[in-house]
This record gives sequence, structure tokens and C-alpha cells, in this order.
Amino acid sequence: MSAQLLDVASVPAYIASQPHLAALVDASTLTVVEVGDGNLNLVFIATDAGGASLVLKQSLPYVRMVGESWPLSQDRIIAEARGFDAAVEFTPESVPAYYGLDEPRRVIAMQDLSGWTVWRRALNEGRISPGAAAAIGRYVARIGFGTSVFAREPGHVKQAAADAINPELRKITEDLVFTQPYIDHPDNGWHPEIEAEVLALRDGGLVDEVGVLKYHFTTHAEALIHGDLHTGSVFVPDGEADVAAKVFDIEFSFYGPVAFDLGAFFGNVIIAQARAAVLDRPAEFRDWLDGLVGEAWEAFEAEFRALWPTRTDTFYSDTVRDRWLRYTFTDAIGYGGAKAIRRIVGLAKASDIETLDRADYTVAATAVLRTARAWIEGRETFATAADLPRPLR
Ligand code: SR1
Ligand code: MG
Repeated sequence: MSAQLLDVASVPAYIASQPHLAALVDASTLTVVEVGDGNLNLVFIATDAGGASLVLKQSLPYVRMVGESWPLSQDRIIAEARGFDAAVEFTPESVPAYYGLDEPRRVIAMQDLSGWTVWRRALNEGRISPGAAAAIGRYVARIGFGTSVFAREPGHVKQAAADAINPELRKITEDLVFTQPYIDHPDNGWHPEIEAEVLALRDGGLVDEVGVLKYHFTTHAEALIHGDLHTGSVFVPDGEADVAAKVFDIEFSFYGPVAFDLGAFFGNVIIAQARAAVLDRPAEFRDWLDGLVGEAWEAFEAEFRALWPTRTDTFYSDTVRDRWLRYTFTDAIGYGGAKAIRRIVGLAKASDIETLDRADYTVAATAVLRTARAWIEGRETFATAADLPRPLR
């Protein structure tokens, strides 16, 4: 049975009924707006007369972007709470302040990040966010190490992986990222100008490579990953802040390959680069974009190496560390390519490309598909981020 859904009228009474939330805002003077612009959930900002505010997020019993014809368990909010718990344990400054889960109502509460902007929007506007990519790299390293067998007792990890199984949302990713872009599917769509580019993705060679990546995604239960770490799942500050990026929307979390979180970000860098190129953004912005994959990877690797001496099982030698880092880089590049392709071809596209005029869309989308393919097919040959092909450079 579904949990009772909130609306703007019922949020004040809901907050008043939750003492830990009523301590944060004056529930008697709240103004509430529903701001959910993602694909899945309800999101409310509640602000009191004194300006204190908080955010409530409630999972709907269906996929918001499609409607009630696509039912989806509200249990995904429990996966999100699990992701917040891990972030609070290993890298608390990397997420909005977390005020907890109301499991029966399928609601979580968190800090209202006014003064911050969703990174995809900032990128679309051509804004430079210094250090944000490095902050993402550190976030992935800390949780990827902290929840893995490198840091935790193996029996604990097995139980944690079972608890975090999240099958419905993993299936969405398996279908939307790895399968549907390469087959005829009613949820796919593109403008006719790129039809030949899209159909060219279906040749056996690329599909085989994506199949290998899909298998790794499905079977590599390494650590509790975010599961959907694109630039729409990150806030960047509008001014000075304690950290250069904060991560949110953790409902796709499960025990999976750490490389997938890095790849999700990398793939969205391709998309941002293509947009910046066709809009002829200033060289300073485009050069900064070109450095983001390297910035994220180098921060990730440095953090992982710094944590390595704290591992609980020293049977894992430094050679194991180095080989783990190498295949994580390789797979992250592959996942990045797959994540970029799905945002052009499949359900749930990226505003970076979709808001371009048709001529720019055609150039940018074509460049994304060709670059992404080169990443997937060449992923084992790239030694560093500097070797990666870039769109329209
Ligand atoms: C049906 S859910 C569509 C997409 O939204 C989320 O952001 C994930 O990327 C998912 O694939
Ligand atoms: Mg999301």
C-alpha cells in the first residue's frame, strides 16, 4: 500500500507532527512550494516567517515524468536514506545537512540549499565552479572506500549489499543506460537529423562493449554507490561555501561498481563540452570544462591512495590497489560513454542538448555520440584523462 502523499497544504501539519523538524522551522508560519523538477519524486521547500527553511522529499508510487502508468515502489526513499547515512559517516560536508527518514511516510528531510544551484543549470549558463569536480572525486572515493571490503569486515559488507539491493531502480539503469539506446524501443527519441548517427550505434562491436559494461554494472558489488551521479544530482555554490559541491538525489544507491559514479559524471562532462562548443562559450569556460574529468579523477585517486593505509585487510597489497585503480579508470570511461549516449537517445534526456536550437542540437548531439563511442571502444587504451577524445575540439 502507498504511503499517504504530501501536498503543499498538508506539509505544515506534517512538519508540526515531527518534533525534530518542528525544531528547525516555525511550523505555524510556513510557506510551502513544490519544486520537484526531477523525473521521479515530490520535493517541497518549507520556509517560515523568519526565513528558516527545510526540504522534504517524498517518493511517489510511480515515475513522475511518465505518470501512474509506470508504477514504482516508494521504497526508493529508503535507498536514498541509506546513501545519506553513508555520506554523513564518510563525507558529511558533501551532502546537504540530513534531517532523517520517516519510513512509514516515505519522506526524507534535508537542508534547503538556497544560495546553491544545480550544477547542470550552472553549466548550461556557462558558469565556472572551481573545485566542484575534485569535490565529486573525493565524495566517490570516501564512500567507495568506506563502504567496501577495504574498510569494512567482509561479512558486514555482504549484509550491507543485501540490504541495499534496490532492484527496481537498478533495472531502470540497466534498461535506460545499457539496453534501450541500442534497440528499437518506444521510449527512445531523437530529431531526424541524427537518425543515421543513432542507428550506427547498433553495430555489433559497440553493442558487445556496452554489454560488457552492463555485466560489470550488474555484478560488481564493490561499495555503496550513488547510482545516478550526473550533473543534475550535484549542487554548486553561488558564492563562498564550505565545500565546492554537494551531492543529492541518492535514491539509485546500491552495492555496485565505484567506476559507475565517476562515469556518470564524466559522461555529463562530454554533454556540457558539446553544448559549450556549439554556443561558442569563452575559451576560459571551455578550457575549464576540458579539465573536469582529470580534476575529478585525480582527486578521486589521491583520496583513495590516502585512505589505502587504513584498509582493514592488508592481504590487499599495493599492487591490488594499483590494479583496482586502473580498471576503475577504464570502466569509468566506458560508463561515461554509455551515460552520454543514453541522454541523447533514450528516455530522460539532458537539458544541455535539448534546449539548443535544431542546428546546434544536430552538431552537439552528433559530437556527443561520436565522442562517447570513442570513449567506450578505446577505454583500455587511454592512460590518463588527457588522452580522452573531446567533442568539437
Ligand atoms: C524513469 S527514471 C529516468 C531517469 O531519471 C533518473 O535521473 C535516472 O537517471 C533515470 O535513468
Ligand atoms: Mg535523480
